Amino acid sequence: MSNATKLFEPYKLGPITLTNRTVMAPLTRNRAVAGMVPNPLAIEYYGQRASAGLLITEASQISQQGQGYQDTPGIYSKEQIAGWRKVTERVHSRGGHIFIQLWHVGRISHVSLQESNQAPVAPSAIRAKGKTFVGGTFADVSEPRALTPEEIPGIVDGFKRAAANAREAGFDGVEIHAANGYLLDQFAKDGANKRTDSYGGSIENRAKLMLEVAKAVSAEAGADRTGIRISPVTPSNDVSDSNPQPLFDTIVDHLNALKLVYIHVVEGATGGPRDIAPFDYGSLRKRFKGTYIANNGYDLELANKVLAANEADLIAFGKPFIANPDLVERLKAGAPLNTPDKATFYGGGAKGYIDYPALGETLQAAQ
Ligand code: 8OZ
Repeated sequence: MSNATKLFEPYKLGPITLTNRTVMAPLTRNRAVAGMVPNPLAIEYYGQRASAGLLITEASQISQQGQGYQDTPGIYSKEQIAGWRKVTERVHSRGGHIFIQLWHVGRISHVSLQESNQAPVAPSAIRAKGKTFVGGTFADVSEPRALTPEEIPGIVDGFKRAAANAREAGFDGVEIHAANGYLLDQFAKDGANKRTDSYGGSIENRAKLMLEVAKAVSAEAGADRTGIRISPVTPSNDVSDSNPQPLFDTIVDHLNALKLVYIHVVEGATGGPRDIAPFDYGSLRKRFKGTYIANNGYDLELANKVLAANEADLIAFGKPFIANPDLVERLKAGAPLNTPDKATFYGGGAKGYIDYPALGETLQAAQ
């Protein structure tokens, strides 16, 4: 098989067969409607992109407490499940496969999004230096409070219920969001976790919540339908760790023992430089016997190189999938790509969402 075609070969991911080795990365779009129900336009948005080997939805909060930005969809209410079901039906009718990303933002939130304007929750009461988008504007994230040990089983249970809801909504599987400085990453990394109980201190203690969630979700969804996204060195959302290599080597050993179907690894700074900090991703690849999805800044050339070297099984593309509903066909044809429009990434309606043209079409707006 030539290097150039491996990306377009089928791939068996647990019980499902992907038509190719491209993955649409989870992409926050802030277009949910009342009740944090997926926008009806999401049916067309994900449907247009069904030729990806695997679609991963935008991060979707498992509870109101888990929301950190305006208009992100949830997967905790009947109405949200019904909204997502229409999305999965459309994707399946076009021969695609779709996982939902399960999200709890932890301290990256704002009191205005929380029930009764309560403080967001975190491993420790340390406010992140960062902004969120609420009420149509950027605002500093709020001062969080530390979760009590008694509250932690409720967090694990929230992820588990979300996984049950995902099955009811017709998803092929779930991806646990353990990346980018949100709750599970906050617990894992010592820049955000200063706890003195069994969820803080040692690597094993800091990894515990992520692994409890992985175990509970895989018991609900099936380990062969449960993936997880990690970002060992990203500085996103003011998160940091003093020694990420042994932390993530340990985490991945445990994930391997749980037989999760994939690890989805953001290599470098999410959406930014791949070489922000030294890290041996090959070590994670070696430790994990399941599927390795590589992400961050991939183009066709790098994807082919990494697949040919067997350094990854699948390649996740983010921004290119925003602007190119037919990204797979374009890569296959060596065709030029549409340029994503940053102004319409977060919030809004159809513009910049479902109006990017496929090859051979022209932008409605340009006519
Ligand atoms: C961009 C804007 C808001 C949230 C992530 C869920 O970084 C996100 C996100 C990205 O994982």
